[in-house]
Amino acid sequence: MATQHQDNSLLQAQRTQLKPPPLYKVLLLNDDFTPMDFVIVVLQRFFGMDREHATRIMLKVHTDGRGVCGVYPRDVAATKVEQVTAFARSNQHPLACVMEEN
Ligand code: NFA
Repeated sequence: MATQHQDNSLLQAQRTQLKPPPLYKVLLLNDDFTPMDFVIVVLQRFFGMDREHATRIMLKVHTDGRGVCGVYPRDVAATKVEQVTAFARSNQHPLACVMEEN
């Protein structure tokens, strides 16, 4: 039960359920054209993975059709999607990177 105050109001933080901000998964989607080595570079450069981890995630995307690269607050996730997409297009690859609410 929230505390009653002198003026009979409730503190905002007690009236309102303060929820943590939603997190978003950033995913890569498989395609038939992007080279495996390019996907590994993307995972290293934009998601801070070492080469072994990047190789495992790339193979998961290749096999399953999609895979999670990381989980971030909304703006960070959106920036990753933009940066990966720009990097892929600037190298003439169709690699798709998307975000989904967790
Ligand atoms: N399927 C791609 C290939 O065989 C590799 C790939 C993996 C592409 C992960 C996109 C994402 N060259």
